[in-house]
Amino acid sequence: MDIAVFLTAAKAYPPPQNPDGTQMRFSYGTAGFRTVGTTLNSTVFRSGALAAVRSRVTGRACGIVITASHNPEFDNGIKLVDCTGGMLPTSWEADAESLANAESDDEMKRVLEKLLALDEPAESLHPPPPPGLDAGNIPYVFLARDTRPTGPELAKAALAGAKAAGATVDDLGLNTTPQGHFAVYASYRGAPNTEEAYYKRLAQGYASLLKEDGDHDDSSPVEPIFVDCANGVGAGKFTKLINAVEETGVSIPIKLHNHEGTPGTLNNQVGADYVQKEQKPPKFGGFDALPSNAKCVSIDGDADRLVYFYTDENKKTTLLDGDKIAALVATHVSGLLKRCGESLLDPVTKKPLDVGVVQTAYANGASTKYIEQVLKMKTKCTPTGVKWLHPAAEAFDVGVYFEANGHGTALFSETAIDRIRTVAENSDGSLPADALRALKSLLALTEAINPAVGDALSGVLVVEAILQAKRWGLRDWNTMYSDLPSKQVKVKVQDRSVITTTDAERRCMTPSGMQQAIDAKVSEFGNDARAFARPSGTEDVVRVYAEAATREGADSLAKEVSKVVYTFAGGTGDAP
Ligand code: G16
Repeated sequence: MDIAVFLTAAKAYPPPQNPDGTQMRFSYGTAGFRTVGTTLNSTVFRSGALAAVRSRVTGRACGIVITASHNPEFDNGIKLVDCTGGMLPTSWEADAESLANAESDDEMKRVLEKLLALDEPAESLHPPPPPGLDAGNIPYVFLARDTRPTGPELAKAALAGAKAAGATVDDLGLNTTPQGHFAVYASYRGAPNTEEAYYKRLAQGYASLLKEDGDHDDSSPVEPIFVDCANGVGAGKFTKLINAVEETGVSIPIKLHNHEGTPGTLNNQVGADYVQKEQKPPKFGGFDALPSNAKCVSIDGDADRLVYFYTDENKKTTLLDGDKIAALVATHVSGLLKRCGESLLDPVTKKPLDVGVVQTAYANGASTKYIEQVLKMKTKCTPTGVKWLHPAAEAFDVGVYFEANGHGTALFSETAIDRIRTVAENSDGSLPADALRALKSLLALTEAINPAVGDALSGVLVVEAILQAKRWGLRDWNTMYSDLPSKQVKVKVQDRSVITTTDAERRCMTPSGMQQAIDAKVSEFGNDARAFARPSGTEDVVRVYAEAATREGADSLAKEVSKVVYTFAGGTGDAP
């Protein structure tokens, strides 16, 4: 890389200044940089270069998605995709931040030289790319953006940064975050990486799932699925997916709401984040006029999360969040594995595949209990953020991960896929027909689900196929377990970095005395009560979560803990 060329190009992207004349600082949060879109030009330019450097160091293509996902329309951000299709390794975050905040050419040069000197192979958990695979022009960067007004300008800046660092840029244009990840994932494996190839793969996986799990010729679901697209990038992509599904000869009765051409703005009282946090239907899109108990789904602005919900005759809305999706997928996977009998035992050690579910502190206590006690599966709790859940799920042969907010997927290790495929292909009639169908169904699931990151679109296909296999409606699904009432609130503080946490964010270490005060409040709400506070990594707020045996208990506990946070962490504005 010619650093001098990069530094010259960077002159066109000076960092913005604060009102006091100091340089504005940007922090790398839960999913990359995220703040008011109009301030991000320099950060995006420099992140474009960082993606190119990461590509150069790993010898494989990397990616960038310009999105602020669930945030309001005026925000924007950058998600950086590592060469294997996952998130940028956390070990690079500090350098990404140093590059974004460098105040001189020398500082930028120092960071770039440090990174370029690394000789870092792709993450060790992933197999190397197929032998002989031509990596193409390295450095190579895939670039996608969502529908925000600041998107085109920022995408130009990212492209300029990557090019100034010597990269070839593959501009995917308006696209979802999961498609950005999949393009990189597929490129790493030498597989077709276009949007068309991706939706074809999902559609074929879905059709095979219906075929293997159904017991009649046309197992396509018929109950309409009303999807709130949050006025984001997902709507147009759903249309492509539906077409790809129809080309396989099956159908999926999706009706799209809150998309381009309908009133409303991005994520504004619509979308997965709103529905999950408020536990009510989207305000726009006509959801109040749907028939009672209609099957509804909300996705977010970049289509990487989904939640289901229905509103009954009494206008009570029931949310089926990421925890319920995890329980559904885990139940299905565990059922299929049981049907495979001993065929999937390790040929040498005779051990079964190691299966687990990864959650965060936000997972409803009832869901964790269900997975551990009813499904008898292992669970693991990580801090918030796909960047933590995804690698934890990769440590299992089959790892299902979902955040309560609807981010997640199911990962099958290469060993697991190889074993399933080998057994299915070499059964010679020796396997019971039902075991063979279960094996084929597992293989179909690996195709219908995004293997690189959670995808709301593939999430809908997988949920629908499982519900269809079980002949379940949303009410049946909901009875898997009863959620403990929970409440999430945001507290504004002067500087949220004063709060530091431990134990997968379930306990605060600072400010001093705050955790003891939270514990004292929790102890007043009975045995089932639980609460925690953590600084958000995507919004300038502190998030408070509380659950308790009753709705009133959860609401009051959330309020009490918010007051504690406000007092100890320098609350601003009106006290809770
Ligand atoms: C991002 C991350 C998620 C995380 C969410 C909220 O989602 O990808 O893993 O759960 O932020 O994070 P926080 O609580 O730190 O604000 P998205 O959909 O906004 O990209």
